[in-house]
Amino acid sequence: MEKRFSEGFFWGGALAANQCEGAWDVDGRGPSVDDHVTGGSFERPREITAAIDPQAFYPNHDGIDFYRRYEEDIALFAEMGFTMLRLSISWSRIFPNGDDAEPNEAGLAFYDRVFECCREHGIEPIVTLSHYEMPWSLAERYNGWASREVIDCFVRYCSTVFARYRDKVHWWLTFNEINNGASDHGNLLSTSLVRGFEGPVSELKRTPQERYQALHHQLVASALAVRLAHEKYPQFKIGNMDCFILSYPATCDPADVLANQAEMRRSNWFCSDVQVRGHYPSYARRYFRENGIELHMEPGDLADLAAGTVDFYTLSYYMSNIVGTHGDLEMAQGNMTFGGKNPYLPATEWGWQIDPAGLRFALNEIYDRYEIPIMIVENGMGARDEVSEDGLVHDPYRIDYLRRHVEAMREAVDDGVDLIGYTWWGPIDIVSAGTGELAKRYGFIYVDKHDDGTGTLARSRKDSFYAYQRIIASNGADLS
Ligand code: BGP
Repeated sequence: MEKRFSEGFFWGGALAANQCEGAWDVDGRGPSVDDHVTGGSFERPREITAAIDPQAFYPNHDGIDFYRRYEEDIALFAEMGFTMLRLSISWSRIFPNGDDAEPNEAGLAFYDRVFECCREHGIEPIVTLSHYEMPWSLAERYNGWASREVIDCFVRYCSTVFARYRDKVHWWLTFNEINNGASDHGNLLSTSLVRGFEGPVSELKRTPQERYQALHHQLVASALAVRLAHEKYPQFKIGNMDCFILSYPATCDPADVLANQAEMRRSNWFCSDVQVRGHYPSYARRYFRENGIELHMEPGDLADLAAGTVDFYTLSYYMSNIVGTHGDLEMAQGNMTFGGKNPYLPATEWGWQIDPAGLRFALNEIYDRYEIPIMIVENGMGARDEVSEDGLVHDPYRIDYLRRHVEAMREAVDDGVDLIGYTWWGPIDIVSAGTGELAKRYGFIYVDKHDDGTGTLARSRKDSFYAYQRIIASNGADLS
């Protein structure tokens, strides 16, 4: 059988409002949690500050100025042949404090223009309702998702944007990488458990009880948003979004295999089991008991989870790790999830292990488990690009990464996986979520902006721009 993607397979790219828009304090927008986080690097963690320090650098404040340059950027995406663009709405552009009496009309109007621009170019928008940000005011007053009150604020925000964009947006995702809320690395961006904390992000520690309670609130909020979409807008398709960090047992020692199974459940399956199946998985009971977690639930929560199951499954996929019990693992890197180094895999300069075959494996595992359509809504490679003497960026490493992952997707499709789309992470260079750097570039489009704040913001096409254009034009067949 020929390995090919379905007709109408979505090809595109993915962005997050806080990492690209900039314009953090214009047209009535309120600050979001990311606006209180300074720039960092591979060696130096970002820091959270309760007040905005005029001496510090906050890279999300300006992003790459997508707010003013979206028309040029979307035209470039169209030139590559995109049929889908994943974007997020900045909650604090719509409700500056999270619970304002009225939404901010200027914020709503901005996204009207962006979605119209997509449609004019024949690009289908897919919108993440919450991509690693919440209004700072909610984070400060309620300690983020620690409080149930935030559920109502989120549902009101969802109902506002669903109603406003019902004819412009048909594809929605609730929370970006919701599963990162389970680990200490998600305390800032996933669950915003930041009240009373200032300092390096790496030191923001919360107990398992706090993390899973916050996650429970998010899972309920997600289910309520899904139910609302299903009840009022039959034209919508609404999905989850998981950060899929595949892990392998370090050895064939059964103890390693069991440890890896536990890690796969904790890190990859727990949230999607709830969001796809509508209930907490059977293994949660023991995990909660052994980790001192007692979830406080309101009557109706379990029914809400059951009534709010998603239509399709989405994931980000960047890397894989290994898990072992012999205490001799060298650690690999990631932005929110960390595991052991795999001697068979190369890694990026930031230590993310490159594993295209793992993508095929992951897609098969996910489809075997859930049997619903799957979309890869993030995949990509952060690298330090150099502008050559000819004024261009030649990025064969990125082209190689892209091709090998598309090839793995093709294999998975031939294996029987119902894969419906692929949006590359950061098709234009943007601010890194993990380190806050501009130097960690994912784009097919280069942005002249640097970590010292300099740069003209001019956009230019890298070699990978043309490689992706060929892949899209051939519906994934031309990997030359
Ligand atoms: C995912 C996030 C994105 C994005 C990407 C790359 O975890 O959903 O927001 O940033 O990773 O990570 P980074 O920017 O840290 O390199």
